[in-house]
Amino acid sequence: MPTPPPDPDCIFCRIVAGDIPCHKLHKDEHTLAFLDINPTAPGHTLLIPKAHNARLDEMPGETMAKLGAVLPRLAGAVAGAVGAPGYNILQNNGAEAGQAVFHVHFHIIPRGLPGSDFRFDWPAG
Ligand code: D5M
Repeated sequence: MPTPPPDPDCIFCRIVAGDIPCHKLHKDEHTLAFLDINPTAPGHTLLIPKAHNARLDEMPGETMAKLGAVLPRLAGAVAGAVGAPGYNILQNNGAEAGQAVFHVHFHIIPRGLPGSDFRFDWPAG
């Protein structure tokens, strides 16, 4: 399957291109991870594929494999870096599900930090 072209209107494609700065935590040929600009907890991180796909069900499985190769270690490293005993992995698809940026991304949200601001509960909604 051909790699989808970047979307010039997509903020995450512009971060991948280096047009918009980010606080980068991880980069490889296919994926990028950076701190969320509007964190729910200290260390709140986003892991994205470099290729543009608006939502998970439109993304090739091969891209998911690249993300999956990174996510476990990255999640552990993020939680460890902020001293969080737990974390959530969150992935929204569709405005109805809370998706605001239409480029696939996985939230890594450290949990259990004393005094940190939990602005969502689980289950969501
Ligand atoms: O989450 C989209 C997330 O993307 C939301 O938590 C803010 C974050 N965001 C938006 N713009 C930026 C930039 N420029 N840098 C870092 N993080 C950003 P969703 O699941 O779509 O609701």
